[in-house]
Amino acid sequence: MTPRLFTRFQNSARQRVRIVLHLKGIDYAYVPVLDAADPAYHALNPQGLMPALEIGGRVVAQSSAIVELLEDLWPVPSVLPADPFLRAEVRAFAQHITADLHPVNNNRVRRYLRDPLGVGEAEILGWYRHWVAVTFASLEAQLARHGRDSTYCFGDRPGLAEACLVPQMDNARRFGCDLGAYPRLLAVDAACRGLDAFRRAAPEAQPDYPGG
Ligand SMILES: N[C@@H](CCC(=O)N[C@@H](CS)C(=O)NCC(=O)O)C(=O)O
Repeated sequence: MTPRLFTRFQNSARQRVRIVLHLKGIDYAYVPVLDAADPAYHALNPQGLMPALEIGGRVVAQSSAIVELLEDLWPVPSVLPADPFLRAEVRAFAQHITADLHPVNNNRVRRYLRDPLGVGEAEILGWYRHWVAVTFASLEAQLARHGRDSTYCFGDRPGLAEACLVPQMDNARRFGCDLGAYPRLLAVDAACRGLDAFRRAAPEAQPDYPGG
């Protein structure tokens, strides 16, 4: 059964699921959702956020839950290491981004800061960059503490950690964040960008990318 991914070209939660699909070599149908407020989409996913994945008529929302489902249904190749402590470390790295950073910086939060709270554009940008800096400093330290000089975050194969990191690096660049203090994150990001799975998951490779 071919999974159907309800998505749009940009935004990190969607991109991280596409990366995992490509890392696992899973064939999927790309269903662009032009308007997340569309009642037809809400009927599928009442939260109205993307992505959502449908397999055999069953719909799952939330990128982390989708990744877990893909891992259960297509365990090989895994996007997690075999060692339980290392798996936990990878999940902790990913959750810095998915559970702590993304929820405070995403579009709907910035929109609410703007209206009704009346926060100005410069302050909102400062807010965004602040939470990126706090998170990236901690992720950089986590990689330094891990200590091994591996190509990717926790070893010689990319997986969940990189699927969360690379889209976040894209966002940070779009928002003009200074990334100079994070050499390890930059090196992992550069290594991933050379890989087919990451290239195929990138916003500019999607069928709904403007001018694509
Ligand atoms: N925690 C959710 C966050 C999903 C989310 O915030 N999606 C945003 C884009 S990254 C969205 O669909 N916003 C509505 C829109 O763009 O119209 C997940 O990981 O899936």
